[in-house]
Formats: sequence, C-alpha cells, structure tokens
Amino acid sequence: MGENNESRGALVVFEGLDRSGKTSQCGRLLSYLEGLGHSVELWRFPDRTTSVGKMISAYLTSKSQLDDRTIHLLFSANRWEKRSTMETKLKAGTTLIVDRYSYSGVAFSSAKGLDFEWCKAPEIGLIAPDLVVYLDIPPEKAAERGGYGGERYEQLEFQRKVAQQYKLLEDSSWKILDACRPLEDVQKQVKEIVLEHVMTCHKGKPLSSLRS
Ligand code: Z5A
Repeated sequence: MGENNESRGALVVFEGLDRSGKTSQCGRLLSYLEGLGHSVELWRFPDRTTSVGKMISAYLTSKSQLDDRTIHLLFSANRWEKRSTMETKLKAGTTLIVDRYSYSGVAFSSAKGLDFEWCKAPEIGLIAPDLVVYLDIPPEKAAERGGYGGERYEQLEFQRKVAQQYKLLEDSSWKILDACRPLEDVQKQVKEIVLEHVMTCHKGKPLSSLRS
C-alpha cells in the first residue's frame, strides 16, 4: 500500500468505553458528511451479520462460551474478512466511519489479562485509520448513562480496566475528545476534525497498514 497519490476516502474510527457516545456521534457524522455531498458509509465492529460475527454475538450475549484467545481471534477475523472491501471502498473515494476497530480488540482482551503484544499481533496488516476519535469518559460517568445492558463486559470494574488499556494504545492518529460534554458540543468538534482529515485523504494521502 501507499503506492499512489490518488484521491480516496478517509478511514475514521471511533473508540471509547461502552456508553461513551460512539453510536450517537457516528450517526450524526454520517448525516453531516452526506449533507455535504460526500460518499460515506457507516460500519461497526463487531459486524454481527457475518458467520464469524454471529459467533461473536452469541458470545457477547452469553449464549456461548469461548476461550479468551479464541474470541480475541474471532474479533480480529471479523475485521480481516472486511479488509479487502474496506480497501476497495476507500480507494473508490468512499469515506468509512467505523464504530470500534482494532483498538477495541486489544483494549478489551488485554483487560482480561491476555498479553498486550499477543493481542496486537493479529491486527498487524489491517488498514490503519487516518483518524481515531477517542471519546474519553470516566467509566463511572458512562455507567450513569442509562446503565449497562446485559452483554458481557458491561460492568463497571471491567470498564475501568479497559480504560487503562486504551491509554496504552494512543498514537499520532488519535484525537481525544472530552465525551462528558454535551452531545452537540462533542459533535461540533468531531465535524471539524473529521472534515480536515477527509480533505487530506481527498488530496491523495497514501493508505497505510497497522504495524506492531
Ligand atoms: N469488543 C471486543 O471485545 N473486541 C473487539 O475487537 C470489538 C469489540 C470490536 C460490543 O460492542 C462489545 O464488543 C463491546 C466491546 C467488545 N463491549 N463493551 N462494552 P458494541 O459496539 O456492540 O457496544 P458498545 O460500543 O458498547 O455500544 P453502546 O453501548 O451503544 O455505546 P456507545 O455507542 O458508545 O454510546 P451511544 O449509544 O451513542 O450512547 C449511549 C447513551 O448515552 C445514549 O442514551 C445516548 O443518548 C447518551 N449520550 C451519548 N452522548 C452523550 C453526551 N455527550 N452526553 C450525554 N448523554 C450522551
């Protein structure tokens, strides 16, 4: 990758704890970019529609039990099965807004106690995001937002551990936003940052891959 300088779409990833506001922000961003006439799609991981995604969904809703490493690799496989479509779309000029990506994979599995580097390894080679918007919120505040549902991982003590692991993953592609602010304020910031990155990709920023 990185071989040409042609106009392309941007890969914009949203990360954060459960209830940090990812889904709300992604939906609003989609409408905003569509309104500006951009070609844009909203994706989410896990993608529960594929056969791998269905196994993940059964695990998250406690309908099945899986070894920690097995479910980690399934989450990663769920991204790998979408990788070539992702590349095709980006190269065709479509911006992808993605609700959770590799950072969730590493943060959640390493919070269970799996080795951090081991967790990162299967993500190497996936397309690197142009921008990661991290919606930062203390776990206690997130828990106040309507409480957690019944899925695995939706527990305060575990979310605290996940927040610690996320901190170890920050790199130069990250923008950390205060997700405790009103939804509209966060949205305004998101729009500005994302538009800047979309423009850079239109100008031909090469695609790159996640590295160790
Ligand atoms: N997981 C993993 O282990 N490994 C992986 O590789 C991947 C994921 C990809 C499923 O995720 C689980 O899979 C997840 C990580 C793990 N487990 N956990 N926890 P999911 O995507 O299906 O679920 P989620 O990410 O946790 O989604 P969520 O609960 O819908 O949270 P959200 O999208 O961040 O928040 P929201 O729905 O936009 O907002 C939640 C509420 O807060 C709602 O009532 C909003 O109106 C309100 N809200 C939002 N923003 C604000 C502000 N700014 N102020 C006040 N209220 C707000």
